Amino acid sequence: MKVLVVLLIALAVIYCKTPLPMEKKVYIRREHSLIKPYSSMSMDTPMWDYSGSTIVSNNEIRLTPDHQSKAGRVWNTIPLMSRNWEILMEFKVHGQGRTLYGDGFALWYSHERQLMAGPVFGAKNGFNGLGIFFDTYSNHNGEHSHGHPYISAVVHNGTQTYDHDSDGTHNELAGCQCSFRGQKHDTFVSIKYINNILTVHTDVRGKSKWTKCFEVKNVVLPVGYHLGLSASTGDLADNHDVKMLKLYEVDLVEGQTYNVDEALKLVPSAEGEPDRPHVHPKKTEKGSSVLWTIFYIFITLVIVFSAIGIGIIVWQKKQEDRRRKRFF
Ligand SMILES: *[C@@H]1O[C@H](CO)[C@@H](O)[C@H](O)[C@H]1NC(C)=O
Ligand SMILES: [Ca+2]
Repeated sequence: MKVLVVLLIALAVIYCKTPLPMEKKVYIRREHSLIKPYSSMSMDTPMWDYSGSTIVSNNEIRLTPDHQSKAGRVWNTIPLMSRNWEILMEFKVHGQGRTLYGDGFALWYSHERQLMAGPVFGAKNGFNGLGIFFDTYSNHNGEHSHGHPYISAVVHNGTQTYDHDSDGTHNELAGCQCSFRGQKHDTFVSIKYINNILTVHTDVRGKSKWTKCFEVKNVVLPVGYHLGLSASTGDLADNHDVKMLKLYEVDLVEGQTYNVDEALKLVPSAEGEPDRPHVHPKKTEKGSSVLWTIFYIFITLVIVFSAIGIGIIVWQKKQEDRRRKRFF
């Protein structure tokens, strides 16, 4: 019996100590996040600067209203020093237009805080860093055209210019079509930058399920850049609302090193295989974490039932022994 108890305790310890394979150590960084309520935050803390048409209300940051020729921006004042990170953002792009709307918004990790108006979703061209573009309007009918709305990633080192007239398809690193606009339910995006791998997932169908948009390897980004958001409207318009942005610092992965001085000097580049063709079949990511959870529940049940079974056998043996003792 004692052996069994020791075995069970040992199993319990192993079970508790074994992290889920999908699990990473993450820490929220509030100084890089946008969390409700906003009006008090914007007054109390100087962590985000606003410009252009941006209006901050209790529940959202409206980068542009549903009016023509607007552009708004929000930029984090504190440089991001995390080597690995994940952004979880809730947003809403909506408006009066049923078939005509635009132009979209962008999430930035850039060297400069681009608070001046510019042509790339309301921000400057020739930027240094990463741009994730949520494009709702197609102004291009060429051979590279793709469906809209469309999410894409661009990494620039300050020398290239983004060609918005061709929807940036010549610059893009990777992209996917995604119907994030005009949804009744909440729409989310997750952007991970871990060990130089950039991964974008979306959850826009109201089913609390992540769908992989794209993954690009060998994306080099320095630390010390600034997070930002921008949006613009043109002849066509939409409300571009950000409801929440949470930045999580993620632990270094095995074998990854982080030297601050070196990481500060890196030049943004993405030499990795561009994830082409431009239009990707939508792939639903297998819920591997769900599988692991089921696996763990199964193992737990096996252990519990074995323990009960063994307990019953031991108890019966004891009863039998006792009866025998009485008998003799
Ligand atoms: C910036 O990018 C351009 C185009 O990809 C490249 O030719 C250039 O060498 C890069 N500059 C630096 C400093 O890496
Ligand atoms: Ca466009």
